[in-house]
Amino acid sequence: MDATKLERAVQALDHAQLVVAATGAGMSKESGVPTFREAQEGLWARYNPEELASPHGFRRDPARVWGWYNYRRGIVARSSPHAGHEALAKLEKLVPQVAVVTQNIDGYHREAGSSTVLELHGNINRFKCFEHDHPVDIEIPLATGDGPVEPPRCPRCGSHVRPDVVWFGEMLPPGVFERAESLARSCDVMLVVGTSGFVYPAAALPLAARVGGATLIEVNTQPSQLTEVMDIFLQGPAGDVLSALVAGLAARRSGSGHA
Ligand code: BJW
Repeated sequence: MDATKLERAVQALDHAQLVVAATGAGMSKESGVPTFREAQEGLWARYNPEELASPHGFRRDPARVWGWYNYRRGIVARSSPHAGHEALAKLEKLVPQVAVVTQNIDGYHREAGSSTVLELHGNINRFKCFEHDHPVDIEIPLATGDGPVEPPRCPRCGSHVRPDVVWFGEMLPPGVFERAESLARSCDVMLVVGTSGFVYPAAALPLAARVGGATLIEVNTQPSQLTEVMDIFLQGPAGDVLSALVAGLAARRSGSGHA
C-alpha cells in the first residue's frame, strides 16, 4: 500500500461531512464470497452471467438458476463480514454522515453495523415470486450441493420462487437508485470499493459524485473501468486498505500521528 496516497486519502476523509462508500463484490472477497465473475467457476463456468442472472435465464431453466443462487446463499451463510466491513461501520464515529451504497446482496454491511445501507441489487436472503413479485416468507433450506434445484412455489399464486435480487434488464428497487444518486451528488468523499465498474446504473455513481465535486478514492486489488476518473487509487484488498484508512483517520483525530 502506498503510504503517501493513503495519507492523502486520510486527509480527504478528515475534512468530509458526508462520505459515501460504493461497494461491489470485491468488498466481500476476503469474507470468502467469490466475486460476481468468479462465481461462475466450477460447475457454473459454462454459463454466462447474463444467462444465470436474468429473467429470461430463469424462465428457460428455473432449476439451474435457483441451484446457482442456492449454492451462493450457502457460501454467504457460512461466511461473515470482515475487518473492512467493520472499518466502514467504525467510520460513522469519525465522520458526521456515512452512507453505504452496495451492489452486494450478502447483507454483510448491516451485519457489521453500518446504519445507512442502500442495497442496489437486492438481497440473496429475501425471496419473491417470479410472476407477480409477491414477497415470499417461507423457510427455504440451504443447498447441500451445487447442482440444479427445483425452486419452491409461491404460496399465493403458485409461480416459482426466485431470490429478491436485481437481474440484468430489470429495474432497481423503486427510489433506491435515486437516493443513492442524491447522496453521490452531495458527498465530499466517495470510497469506491471492489467493483469492476462494468454494471450500470451503479457504475454511474462515481461520475455523479465527481460532478458534485467529491474526492474519489478507489480501493481495489487491480485497476477497474473506473480507475481513470479517480483522484486516488489505493491498490490492495478491501479489508487491509479500509482498516488502514480508518485507523489513520482515528490516529489523526487523537493527535497520535498519521497513517
Ligand atoms: C477486490 C478484491 C478485494 C477482487 N478487495 N477489490 C448503460 C450502459 C450500458 C448498459 C447498461 C446501461 N444501463 C443499463 C444497462 C444494462 C445493464 C448493464 O449494466 N449491463 C452491463 C453488462 C453493460 N444494467 C441493467 O440491466 C440494470 N438495470 C437497469 O439498468 O434497469 C433499467 C433498464 C431496464 C430495462 C432495460 C434497460 C434499462 C440492472 C443491473 C443488475 C445487475 N445485477 C447483478 C446480479 C445481482 C444478483 C447477483 O449477485 O447474482 O449484480 S449482475 C452483477 O454485477 C451483480 C453485481 O452486483 C454487479 C457488479 O459486479 P461487481 O460488484 O463490480 O463485481 P465484479 O465481479 O465484476 O468485480 C469485482 C471487483 O472486485 C474487481 O474489480 C476485482 O478486481 C475486485 N476485487 N478482490 C478489493 N479483496
